[in-house]
Amino acid sequence: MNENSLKKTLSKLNIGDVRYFDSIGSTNDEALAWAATGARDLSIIIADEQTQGRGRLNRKWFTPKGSALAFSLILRPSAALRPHLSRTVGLATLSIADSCSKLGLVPLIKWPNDILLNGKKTAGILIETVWSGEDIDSLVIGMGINVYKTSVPPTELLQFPATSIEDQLGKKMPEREEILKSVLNAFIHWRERMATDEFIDVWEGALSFRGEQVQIHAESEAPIIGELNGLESDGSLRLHDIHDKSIIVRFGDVSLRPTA
Ligand code: BT5
Repeated sequence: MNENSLKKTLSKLNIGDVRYFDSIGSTNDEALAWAATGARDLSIIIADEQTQGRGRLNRKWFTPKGSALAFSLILRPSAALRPHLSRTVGLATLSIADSCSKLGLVPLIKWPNDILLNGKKTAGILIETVWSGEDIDSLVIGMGINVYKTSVPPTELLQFPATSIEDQLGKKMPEREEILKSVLNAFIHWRERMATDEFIDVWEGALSFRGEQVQIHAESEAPIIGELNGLESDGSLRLHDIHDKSIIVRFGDVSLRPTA
């Protein structure tokens, strides 16, 4: 991946400005600063390597040089999309899932923010907000995708098994830029449909563990256990407990695990 070919590839897409770094702390940090100083809608920061890549709750996200896709998109929501911003994590996960499907893979979304291939984490999303007083000015959508085998961190550093597109594809790999282009195309496609019922239906259809017993862990609370049933219209997760009562899990720093 290099700046010229990347910019050439992305110039065919209807996005904002592009900033590329060989190495960066975190693309989300750079994007938050850029968004706060007026970056255009759908501007993107992309780096070949991150030295301070972040997950949620300041967990680490590993992006070794030459191995992965790590980028942050800046979203300036239109008035029409503002009531649906809680669906943004669905927009991001669906876009990555779509591009994996186009490669012939079978991705599933581990709600809220992971993409699994063969039950293992291949990509994660970190969404952060730039506020303007009480209003949302913009959202920064960070996406980390394990493309080549070398992007997968050692098992002892992980709480959940991880894999890469190359591990799962097992044949000649497309260039990282091609995968990025495909994710951005899917993002543009789904953003236009974000307010529709179709969006929720497709997102729900891509969820991992549907119909299975799962546990949801949130900070300092007892785990919630139930059968994963589907999504509410705002993208919250719906479980059924053993008394067949619905439990709605809102977004937040929750993690989902199968109970088995
Ligand atoms: C995430 O957090 O999964 C969000 C990851 C977002 C990364 C992107 S890269 C571009 C942008 N810039 C950033 O600085 N961040 C975003 P979470 O659900 O909290 O998962 C974090 C956990 O995933 C860590 O505690 C590790 O166990 C595991 N992990 C770290 N690196 C990984 C990797 N490359 N592949 C799979 N798992 C990983």
